Amino acid sequence: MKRIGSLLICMLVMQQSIAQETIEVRNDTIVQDSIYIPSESNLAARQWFEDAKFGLFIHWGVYSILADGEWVMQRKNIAIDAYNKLPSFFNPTQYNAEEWVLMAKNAGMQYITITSRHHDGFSMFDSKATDYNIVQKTPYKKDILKDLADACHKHDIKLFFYYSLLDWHRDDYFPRGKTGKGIAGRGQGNWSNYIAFMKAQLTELLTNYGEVAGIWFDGKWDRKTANWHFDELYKTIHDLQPQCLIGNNHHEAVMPDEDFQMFEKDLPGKSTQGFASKKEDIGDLPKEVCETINGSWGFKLKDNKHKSKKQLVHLLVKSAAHGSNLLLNVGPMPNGKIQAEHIASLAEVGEWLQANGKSIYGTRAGRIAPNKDWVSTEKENTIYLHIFTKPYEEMLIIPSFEGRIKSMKALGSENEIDFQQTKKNILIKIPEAEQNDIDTVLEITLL
Ligand code: JFZ
Repeated sequence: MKRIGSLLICMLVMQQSIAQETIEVRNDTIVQDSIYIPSESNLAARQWFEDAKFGLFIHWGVYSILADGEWVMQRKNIAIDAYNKLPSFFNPTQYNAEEWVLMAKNAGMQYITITSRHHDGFSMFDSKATDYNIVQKTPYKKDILKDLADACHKHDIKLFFYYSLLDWHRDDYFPRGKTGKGIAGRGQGNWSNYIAFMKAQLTELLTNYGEVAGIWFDGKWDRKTANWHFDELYKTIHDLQPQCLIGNNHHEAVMPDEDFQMFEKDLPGKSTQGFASKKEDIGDLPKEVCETINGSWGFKLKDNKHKSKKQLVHLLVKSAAHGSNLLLNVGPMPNGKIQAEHIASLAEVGEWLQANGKSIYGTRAGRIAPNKDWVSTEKENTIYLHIFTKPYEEMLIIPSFEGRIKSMKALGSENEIDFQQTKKNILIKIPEAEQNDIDTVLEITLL
C-alpha cells in the first residue's frame, strides 16, 4: 500500500510538473510571439486622431526664464549647479490652464501636447520618482500638468504628454549620447536605473491625470543604438491606458507597438530637415506634422519669425492634404503667458477654420496630387481642392483626374462654378469673386 501510495504521489508530482512545463512553454511561446494588438479603444482613438487634424504643441520649462529656447542648457553648456538655480526663479503666477485650453479651442484645435519633461530633465509635474520637479523645486509649487489636464477634460480637449528619453541632468543617463557632453557636473550612473525611472514616471503620467490621449516620445536619436527597452515602456503605457496613442520622434520607420507617426518640421516623406539618415518611410499609422509658430519650440525672446495667418493656414491645409495632422507649437513665457502675437494668429486660424473646417476635419489626403499651387483633401463623395495662388482670368487645368464630377462650388458660396471634364482633365474657371487670397477652397461633389 505504502509503495502504491508513494507511486501515486510520484505520478501526481510528475503530472504537475508536466503541466507546469506546458504552461511555461506556452508562456514562452506567448512571450516570443508577442505582437502588439491594439485594443478596440486604441483603434477608435486612432480614428479620432486622424479626424481631429489640428493640435497645440506646448514647449514649456524652466529654460523659458533664459528666453533662448529649450536647448539652451546644451548650447551654452550650462553646468548642473548653475542650471539648478533656474527652478528657484520659476514662478509662473499668471499661468491659467483654462485660458490656454480655450485659446486652443478657439483656434479650432482638438488636442494639446505638452512637454512633461524635456531634455533638461526637469519634470513639470508632481513626481515621486525625482525631486527635480516643479512642485518640489520651484516657488510656484503647483503641478501645471494637473491644472491643464483638468481644464482639458472640462472643455473636451484631449491631452498628450511629450516625454523626453534624452536627459542632460541625470547621472544614470549613461553612457551619454551625442548631446550634452559639455555639461559639467554629471556623474556616471546605471542605465537600467534610468529605464526604471522612466517607467515610474510614465506610470505616474498615466495614473494621475485621468485619460491621457497619447505619449509623444523624443530623444532616441541621442543614443541611436542604446537598448531603450521600448517594449517595456510601451507596455507600461498600454497596460495602464490601452487607448493611449504612442508616438516616437525617432525619425526611423515606425516600431510595431507604436500608434502614430510624426514628422518634425516636414510634410510626411519630404525629409528636408536631415534628421533621418535616409528618406523617412511613411507607414500606415495616423500621421502628425509638428511645426513652430515662429522659429523656436521653447520661448525665445529674439525670435521674430512669427508665421502669418496665410502661412499657418497653408501649413494646416498641406498637412491635411498629406493625410496628416498639424501639431502647432507655442513656447509660453516664464510668467505663464503665451505671447500676444501667437494668441492673435491662433485666433485667425480659428476664424479660417470656422468657415473652412469642413474641408479639414474628418478628411483624408485627397486624390488630386499636391503641387505648389494646390493640394486636396477628401471626405466621402466630396473632394476639397485648396488653391493657394489666385488664377484670376486663367483657366485652371487639373490633370489626370479620376472620378465623375456632379457639381462644384467655392466652399461657403451658393454659386455653381463652371467646369468641363474631359477624359483625363478638369478645366475650371473660377470667377474672381469666388477667389480667396489665402486659399480658394473648391467643394467638388462626385456623382
Ligand atoms: C526635438 C527636440 O530636440 C526639440 O527640442 C523639440 O522638442 C522637437 C519637437 O523635437 O527635435 C529634434 C529631433 C531630432 C533631432 C534633433 C532635434 N535630431 O535627430 O538630431
